[in-house]
Amino acid sequence: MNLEKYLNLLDSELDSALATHDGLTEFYGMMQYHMGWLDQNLNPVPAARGKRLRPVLCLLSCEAVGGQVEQALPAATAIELVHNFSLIHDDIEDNSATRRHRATVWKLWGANHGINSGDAMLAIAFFEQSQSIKHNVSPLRTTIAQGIFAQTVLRLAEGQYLDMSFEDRMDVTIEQYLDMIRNKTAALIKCATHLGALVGGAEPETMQHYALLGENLGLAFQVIDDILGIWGDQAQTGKSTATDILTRKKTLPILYALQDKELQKLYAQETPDVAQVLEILKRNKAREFADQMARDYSEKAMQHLEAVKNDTPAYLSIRELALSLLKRTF
Ligand code: GRG
Repeated sequence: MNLEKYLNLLDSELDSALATHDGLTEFYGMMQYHMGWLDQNLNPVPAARGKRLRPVLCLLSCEAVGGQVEQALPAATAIELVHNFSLIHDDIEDNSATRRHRATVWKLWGANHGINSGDAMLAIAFFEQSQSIKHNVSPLRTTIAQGIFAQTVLRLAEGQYLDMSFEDRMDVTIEQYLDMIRNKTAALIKCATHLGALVGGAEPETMQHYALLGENLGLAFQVIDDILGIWGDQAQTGKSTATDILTRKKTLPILYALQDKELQKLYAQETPDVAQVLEILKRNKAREFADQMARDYSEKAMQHLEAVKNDTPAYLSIRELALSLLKRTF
């Protein structure tokens, strides 16, 4: 699968969306730094970009329903900008010093500049999204897309609220956790495939399959991330092994095993003993539970993809991309 064409289109659109305005070199520089284009002295560096999973899915979904890739470029760019805005803010809220193996924006320029540059990126995202109309997308579809996009950003904020509110609770249910990741992670991936199909001219039933493909892919993606956060190796995750345990994150395997009184006791401590936590997870078959859940969501995603089967190269690339994401574990 060669995604170069899509990545190049996205790079050039993101580049113009975040272009420096006169007299504001440092302000736009912070955003460009976060995107991986500049170093901390604001000198150009070989791009250290993210995976671009969401915008690539958006472009491919548009083409797979018979649209032109350019029609989805504003939506795809807007989605990647929202994703990056949320990472800038998330790093502040989580007090994280590194992202994509580099210092975070707030760590270099302080939280106030981090908040402000994140906010600017969000505003630019909304502007970008409104530009669909210039790319041969009808006013009706552009307006519907705008509504879906705004609702998605709201879902993200809700998911982040839920995630943070879980930190001080020991009684979070699996259902509440799934609602949280549906908002925090799956909503934006759902938005990507949904908007791609919408601006590409899909009929409602097809569009719904694309939306649900993205949502289930997003749910599987987050559950797999939770598994890797405990059992993944450093080379694969970029985080040191068992970080999620040391920081007492309430991820799916942990929540599942928190019915065990011993784990509750360990998680009441500032820094739980990793070996003991791993032993309790093993005893409760927490890995098997999370693996099964990831498998269930993956299967659902693939069923929705199967329902809109066609022989376009874009469709086949979505299939390949989805499978490669889901293969990160089991
Ligand atoms: C929306 C108003 C408003 C506030 C923001 C901060 C926040 C609320 C939400 C944070 C949401 C968040 C950080 C979700 C995690 C999503 C996730 C799985 C990120 C990692 O995605 P990758 O692996 O990242 O695609 P790359 O680095 O490849 O781009």
